[in-house]
Amino acid sequence: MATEELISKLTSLNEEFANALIQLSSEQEIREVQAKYLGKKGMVSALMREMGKLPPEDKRTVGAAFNKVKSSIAGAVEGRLGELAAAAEKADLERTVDVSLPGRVRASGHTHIVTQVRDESVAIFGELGFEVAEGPQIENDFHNFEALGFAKDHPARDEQDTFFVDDGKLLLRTHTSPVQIRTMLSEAPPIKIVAPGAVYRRDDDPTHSPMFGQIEGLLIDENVRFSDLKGVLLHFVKRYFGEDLEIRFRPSFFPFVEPGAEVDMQCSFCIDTDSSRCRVCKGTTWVEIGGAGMVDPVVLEHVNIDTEKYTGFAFGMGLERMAMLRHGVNDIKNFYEGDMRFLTQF
Ligand code: FA5
Repeated sequence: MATEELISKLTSLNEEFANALIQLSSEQEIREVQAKYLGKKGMVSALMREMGKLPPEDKRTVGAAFNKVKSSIAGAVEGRLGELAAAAEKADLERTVDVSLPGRVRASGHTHIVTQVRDESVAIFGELGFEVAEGPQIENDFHNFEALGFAKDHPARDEQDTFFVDDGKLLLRTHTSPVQIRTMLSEAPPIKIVAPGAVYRRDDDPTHSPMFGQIEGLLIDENVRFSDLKGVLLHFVKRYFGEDLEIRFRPSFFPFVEPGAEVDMQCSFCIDTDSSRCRVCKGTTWVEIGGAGMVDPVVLEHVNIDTEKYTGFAFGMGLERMAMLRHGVNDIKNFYEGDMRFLTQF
């Protein structure tokens, strides 16, 4: 056989093999056909034997052509086997999984509504430059009462009805105001902080819970006035509850501020409607959100701040109270009963 004829036969064999391969759909068939072409008694091997008869100068070219065909056949076999394996896997999956079914949606968790109130409040005060300060929930008498001006027999200590621990040596903080003391003892003015966190009291009714959250604010600097306090709280209420709401201050007593006030905001629920039957403000059109005032110079003296140079204001608001007002919740227990039908609304 002449060299050209041999190469041409070889090329045809390769094409023939490729055509045959497409028709095959099992590994066994493929291996059989592969042996028919490449095996010792196969068609390619038979052609190879012809090579011995060729002129020596052609042997190198023809040898290279054989190698090319052999590796082309081997590659095509591997490719086809891969295709068949993928198709089998897909068919297998389709047998066991109905891919036309809609996917299962996993319920995604989210932060608790009171945490949301805390984070949003912190962000709003953050815009005004207040930084977050923290203190322990288990406090001592000094930080929770004494340094804040509650005398040993002060009636306010009873009012707050404290949970004591460790035989009365420690207590669960009854408000976030001890963080004021801790901050003023560790930092020099100017001070501008908010302190959110859990506090505890022996309270239990639809608007009072034994554990609840407060956010405290404290600003100490030169020339701080009551109007600054009013401006900050008004800004907060408008940002958090709504632009059209006003606040008012009612004179009140807290041992650590002078003057002191209770802060009310206009009831966001009945502002545009008949207030007389409003379940949130009980027809009064105002709701209390916290206490506030100018830091009493006696407190500043307890923490060695120069009262000639510095003045300051402080405020403390209830986080659940804020959530109740914003969302029209009328029983504080809803926040802590863990009923997902309630909690997932927020
Ligand atoms: C205080 O706790 C003062 N420390 C606030 C303060 C800070 C005044 C700085 C002046 C300067 P009061 O006891 O009023 O104040 O509580 C503040 C707010 O906490 C209340 O307006 C109310 O929103 C909330 N609150 C009080 N008791 C409870 C309770 N048991 N459950 C839920 N919220 C409560």
